[in-house]
Amino acid sequence: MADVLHYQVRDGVAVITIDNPPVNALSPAVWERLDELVARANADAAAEAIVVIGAGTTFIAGADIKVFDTLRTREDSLKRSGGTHALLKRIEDSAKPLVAAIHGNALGGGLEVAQACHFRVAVKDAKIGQPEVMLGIIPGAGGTQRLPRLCGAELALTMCTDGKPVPAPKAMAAGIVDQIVDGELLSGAITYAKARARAGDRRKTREIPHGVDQVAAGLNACSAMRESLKKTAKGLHAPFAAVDAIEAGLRSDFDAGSIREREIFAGCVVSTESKALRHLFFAEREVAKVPDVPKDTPTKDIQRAAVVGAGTMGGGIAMNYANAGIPVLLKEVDQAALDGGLATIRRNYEITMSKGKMTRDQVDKTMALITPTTSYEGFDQVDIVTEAVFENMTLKKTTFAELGTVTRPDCILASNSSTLDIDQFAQASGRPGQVLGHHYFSPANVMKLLEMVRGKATRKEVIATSLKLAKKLNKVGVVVGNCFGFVANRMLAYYMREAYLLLEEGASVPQIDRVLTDFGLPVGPFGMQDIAGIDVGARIRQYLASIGKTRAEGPQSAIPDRLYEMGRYGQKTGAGWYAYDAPGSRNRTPDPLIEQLAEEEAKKRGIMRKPITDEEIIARITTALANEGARVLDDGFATRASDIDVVYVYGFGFPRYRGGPMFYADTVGLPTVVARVKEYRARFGDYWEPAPLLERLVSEGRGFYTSVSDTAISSV
Ligand code: 3H9
Repeated sequence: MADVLHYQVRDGVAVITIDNPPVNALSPAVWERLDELVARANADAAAEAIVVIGAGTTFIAGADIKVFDTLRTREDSLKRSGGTHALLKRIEDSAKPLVAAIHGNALGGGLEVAQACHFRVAVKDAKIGQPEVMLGIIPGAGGTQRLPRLCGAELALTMCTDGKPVPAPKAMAAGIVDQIVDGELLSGAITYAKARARAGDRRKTREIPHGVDQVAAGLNACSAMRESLKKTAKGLHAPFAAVDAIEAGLRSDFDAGSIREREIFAGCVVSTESKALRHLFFAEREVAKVPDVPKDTPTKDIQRAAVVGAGTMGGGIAMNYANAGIPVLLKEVDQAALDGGLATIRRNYEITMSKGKMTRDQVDKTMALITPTTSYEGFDQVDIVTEAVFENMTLKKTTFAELGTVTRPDCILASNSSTLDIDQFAQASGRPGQVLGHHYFSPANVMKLLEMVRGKATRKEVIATSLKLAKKLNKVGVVVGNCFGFVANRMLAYYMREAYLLLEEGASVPQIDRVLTDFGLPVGPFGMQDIAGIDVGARIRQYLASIGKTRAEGPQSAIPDRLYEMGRYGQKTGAGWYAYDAPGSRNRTPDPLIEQLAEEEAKKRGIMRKPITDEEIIARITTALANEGARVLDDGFATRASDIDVVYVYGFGFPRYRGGPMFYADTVGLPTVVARVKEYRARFGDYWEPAPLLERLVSEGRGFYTSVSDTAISSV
C-alpha cells in the first residue's frame, strides 16, 4: 500500500506531505504516520523546523467520514477521540516550530491539525472551516477549544454552528492564519518556518489564555447564538451541541473543555441526526454514478442553450443557464407572453439585488445572456433545448416534432415535464437518442434537484453530459426511469393521497400542514399545493382520466377537483386550501369552507369524521412514501434507495436530519413499516399493500441500508 505521508528535508526544514487522495482525509493511517513523522522531524538534526502540507489540490478535508460508522457506541467514540486529542497535544508539544501550509481546504479535523501546529500559512484562495455540524457532529479533535483561542468565541461560534468555510484572508484578519503566501506555497512556508525557528518562536494554541473580558463576551455570544439557532436550526441538535462545547471551554481550562468536547462529540456521532446527514453526504455523491454510464463516457460542453416556454418554470430554467454564464434563447409563442416572462425574471434578479446578493452590473450582465425570441431562429446554434411548455401531451409532442427539425442532430432535447411519458416526446422528435427529461422543481432557479428522466433510447453520452451540466448549473442531478410522475411525483401522489384522506377522516388542513412542518418539511402538503397551483394537479388528473388512469392507487378524494371547479387555484387566485388576503398574497387563514367540503365528502364515503392524532398523520404519510419508494426501487425506476432520498431532500425539502424517506423508514424499522401497511389494509382496504421489496427485506432481517438503530442523542 502506498504511504499516505511522505517525509523529506528541504533547506533545513522537515516537510511532511499528506498524500491520501482524493482529499487527504484523516484516515487512521494518516493520524498514525503524522504522529510518527513529527517525532522523526524532532529527532532529525538536519531539520530546524517542520512544515505540514497536503499533496494534490488540498490540505486536509477533515476526518475520514466513513470511519464514523465504526463508532457504534459513545464508548467507542470516547476511546478513539482520547487517542486523537493526545496525539494532537504531542504534535503541539513539538520542540521545533511546526507550520501548517494550507491550500485548497483545511476543514474539520484538517483545521484541527492546523490549529495544533504552532503557525498557519495559507494561499489566498484557501478555505478554512469547521463543517462538522453539516454531518450532525461537532469538531471532535479540539476545534471547539483551540479555535476560540485563535479567533475569539464569536467567530468560532459562527464557524462551528453554520459550518461554512471562511476564505483565508478573512481567517488571517481573525487570527486563525498567520500569513498569506503569494508565491509557491511550500517555498513560502519553508521561509516562514525558518524565520520562526531563528526567532525561537513556538506558539501552542492551547496555551493562549482567554482574557476575563473575552470570557464574559464569549458567554454572552453563546447565549445569543442559542437564541438565534432556535430560529435557524429547528430540529437540529449538533449546532446547539457545538455552542455547549465552546461554552465549556470558556468556563474551564483547555483540558476540562476538551473532555467535555469529547463527551459531546461522542453523543452526536452515534445520533440518528448524524447518521442521516452522513448518509446524505455520500448519497449526494453517489447519485452522479450511473452504473451503465461509465466515468469515461464522452460528454459535450454545453456552450449555448435554449428554453421553449417563458412561464414560471421556463423563466426559472433560463435563469439557471444565465447564472452559469451560458447564453440562452428564451422562446414564447407571442410577444406579450415573452414580455411577461422576462419581466418576472428581471423582478427575481432585482429581489436578489435588493438583498445585496447581486450588483446592478451583475444583474444587467446576467440578463444580457438571455435572448428573448418568438421564433426558432438561432436554435440551430444551441447544444441543448429545454422544453417547458404547458403539461399537455399533444402540445409537447408537437413541440418536440418542431425541435427535431430546427436543431442540430447532436443537440440534446430535454423536457421539463413533471409526469408525462418521455418516450412519446422522443419518438415525436425523430431522434429519440437525444431526448431525456430534465424535470426541475419550482422555483426552478432555486430548488437544487434536477430529475433526469431516461427514456428507452436516451444515449449514454446524453446522460453523462446532463450530469456534468447539472453540476455547472449548481443542481443535484438524479437519473431516474420513465414511469408516470418519475420518482418525485410518483411518490408525491401517495403522500398527497394520504393527506386528502386524513382530511376526510377528520384531521384539518392546518393540523396536517403543522404536523409536517414540525416534522421538518418547509411547507405542508396543502400549503405546498396552494403555492404550486391546484389547477396543475387538476389538469394532470384530467389527462390521466382520459387514458383511464389515476395518480395513486386507492380512493380519489373529490375535494381538490371541487376547489379547482370553484376557481380556487391557491395563492395566485387568493383562495385554495386556505383563504388569502388577496391574489398573490402569502398571508393565509384557515377557511371553514374546507371543513364543510371534508364533511360532505366524508358523508358520501360513509366516514364518521373524528379527531386524528399527530402521530397517525406522520405514520400514514411516511409509510405511504416508503412503501411506494420500495416499489419504485423494485421496478427499477431508481438506481438506489439513496437516490430516492436525495430526490426527496432536494425536491421537496424532506428534512436532511431524517436522511430522506427511505432512510427514515429504516430508522423507524422496516418491520414496523410493514406492520403499519398491514394494519392500514385491515382498516382501509386492499389499496394498502406492502411492497414486495419491503416484505423481502423484512424477511431477510435487513433495511434499505444496513441496520440503522434509532439511537437518540444522549445529552451528557
Ligand atoms: C471531521 O473532520 C471531524 C473532526 O472534528 C475530527 C473528529 C475526530 N471523508 O465532494 P467531492 C470523498 S468530519 C471521506 O466530490 P469536491 C467524497 O466522498 C469531516 N471521504 O469533491 C468523494 O468520493 P467519491 C469534516 C471524503 O472537490 C471524493 O472525496 N469535513 C471526505 O466537490 C471527492 O469529494 C467535511 O465535512 C471525507 N472527509 O469537494 C468536508 N471528503 O469520489 C467534506 C470528501 O468516491 N468534504 N470525500 O464520490 C467536502 O466538503 C468536499 O468533499 C470538499 C471537496 C469541499 C473537500
